[in-house]
Amino acid sequence: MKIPQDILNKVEKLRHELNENNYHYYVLDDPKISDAAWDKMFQELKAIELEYPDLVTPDSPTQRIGAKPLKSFSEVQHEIPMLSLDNAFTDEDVTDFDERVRDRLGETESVQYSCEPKLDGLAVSLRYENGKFVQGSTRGDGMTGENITTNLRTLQMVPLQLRGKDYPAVLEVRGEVYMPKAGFLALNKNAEEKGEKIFANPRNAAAGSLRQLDPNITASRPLSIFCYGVGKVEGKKLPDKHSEILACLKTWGLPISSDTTVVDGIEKCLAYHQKMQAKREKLAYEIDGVVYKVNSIKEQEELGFVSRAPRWAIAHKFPAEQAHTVIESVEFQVGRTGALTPVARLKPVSVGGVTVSNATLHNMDEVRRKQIHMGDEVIIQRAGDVIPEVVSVVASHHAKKEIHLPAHCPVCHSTVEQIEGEAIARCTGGLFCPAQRKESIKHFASRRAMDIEGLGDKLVDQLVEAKLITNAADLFDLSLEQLADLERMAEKSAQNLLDALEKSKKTTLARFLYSLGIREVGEATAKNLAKSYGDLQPLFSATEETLQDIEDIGPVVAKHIVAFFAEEHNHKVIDKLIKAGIHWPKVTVAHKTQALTGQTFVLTGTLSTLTREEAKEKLENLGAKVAGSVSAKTSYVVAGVDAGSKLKKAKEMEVTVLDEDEFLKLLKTHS
Ligand code: 9MJ
Repeated sequence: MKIPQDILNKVEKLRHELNENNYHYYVLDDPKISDAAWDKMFQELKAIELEYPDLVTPDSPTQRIGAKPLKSFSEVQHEIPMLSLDNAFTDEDVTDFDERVRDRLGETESVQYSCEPKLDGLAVSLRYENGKFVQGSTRGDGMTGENITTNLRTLQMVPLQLRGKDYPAVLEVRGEVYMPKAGFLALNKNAEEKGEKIFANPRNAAAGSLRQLDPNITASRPLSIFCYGVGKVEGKKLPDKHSEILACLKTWGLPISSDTTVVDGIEKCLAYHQKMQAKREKLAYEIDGVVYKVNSIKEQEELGFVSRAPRWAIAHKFPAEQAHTVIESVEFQVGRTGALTPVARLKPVSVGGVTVSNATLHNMDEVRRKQIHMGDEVIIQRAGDVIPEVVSVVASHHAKKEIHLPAHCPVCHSTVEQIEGEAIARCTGGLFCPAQRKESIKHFASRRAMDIEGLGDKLVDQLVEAKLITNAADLFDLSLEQLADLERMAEKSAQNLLDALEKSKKTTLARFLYSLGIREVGEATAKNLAKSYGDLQPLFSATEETLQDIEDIGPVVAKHIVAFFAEEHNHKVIDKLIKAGIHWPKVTVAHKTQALTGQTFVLTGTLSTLTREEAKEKLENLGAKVAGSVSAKTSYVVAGVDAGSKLKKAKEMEVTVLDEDEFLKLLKTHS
């Protein structure tokens, strides 16, 4: 059917108007029309598209909602890693940071910083190709995230098409999705009225809303986004200042915080921190601090990053928020390793807008040190995402009651023991204790371990209580009928869980080792173990001595690892898990000494065939260290075009200087 020209014109005009008004509303914070007028145009566009379905394009404003629920999220590899930020808690931490920056840059004068509010939400990456929004993802572990494109499309302030014409062919924008305070309160009020689960804080609400398989649920949640940086950029050179890149993003239609500013020197950063702290309550969204970023991109590149955090930025956190309340009773929770944690049940109190009714007392040493009793009036504090804690006693009442460590586990009634010199008391029930079983299965299923989607804490409790499972391996024997028979479990969710279990079987050795819940073996240690041993079998016979050759493994951790693999029961569970089909790609064992181990390189100037990051990665893969400034420890300085003060210093100190050709030859010889 031929579509009349006036209809084509009308559709184009409506789409343009809707997008421009969104831009004025969300990005410029300067609405031009009323919500009702916007809705009217939207309905008009929808009606035309209904009549002429051929006119519907993916970037039409009508196409944000209505997408079908997904079965699972696919993975997205971040070509440029999504970094997290190091934290500073005191002014001194911040001045130390500035000193490190100036040292590395060889700069004695003040550095220019971009200051930004630190939003407490979920970091995401938005990818635009030729101006069109093609992919949105979560940070995940920084290298691999989840594809949440359909969910991010539902946010009205995420442009489906960038404005103007001068955007790069490929543009990845990094930002934080958050839930404004008002939206969070309304969402929880509504959930409470319906008897549904309420969210502990806006951060959890934002994360929970984005990680929904059904985009229509995400669409119903009051989410918003601020952009604070870029990832991969192709086809255009962006300005050489961070603040100017943010200004570009704004002209292309992306929302930037209006509280972002540029200052010279760290003193002014501290003043910004104070100003934002005073403004915090009035902001429409929660912030847990501010971020300082070296504004020059060239300097950022020179500084580089360590593990997952850039050396050119730091988050300066606000102090924790506190409130007064009363301890009504104390209960003991049993963790994965049997540790008993005293938890205070409080008279509910609002702390920074969040209702708190439980707070941790950590352990009995802390209870004694702070002289805490039941019935006491106490100060509690909540800092960001961590569990609220009791800080101190304000007043003790006559009715006060001592808190005693129970002699028997409150869950399985096994004896509780406390090893001399250790603060932590433990239930001796081991995996006989349902609490320990539940917690170890929850850990096994958690996101950073086997990442079994849909297997939440409540469901694990249910499965253990119904005696359907006693350990992690039993999960893989569950049938559709068994799951569908559980309370609050429909057949569809049961099938989704079976699919998620199947998907989780493809994992990595590091994740698998972490998921076993060996005491003191966190993610980093699990990665080091995987890298050093390459497979599971060799670990079974590892000794305490050989284990201690590995980075970060000391005598205590080594003992726990050996003890874990000495346990017959653990081998049975591992065998069953492998038989169930859990597998991982082969790990190439890291060689202890590599070609350039012990050598320190300094890179300066621009190389024509490699970026500085690529050169650094190649060197590090050969075991070399890459430093920011020339010192007595420097083995080589690699000088590209426009090498400056570092080259001069290298010559003064008689350090060997390599030009690009010599450097490439050296890499080739050792690769
Ligand atoms: C937040 N969360 O507001 C960054 N962030 O920059 C801001 N996070 C960041 N910047 C580099 N404003 C990594 C993370």
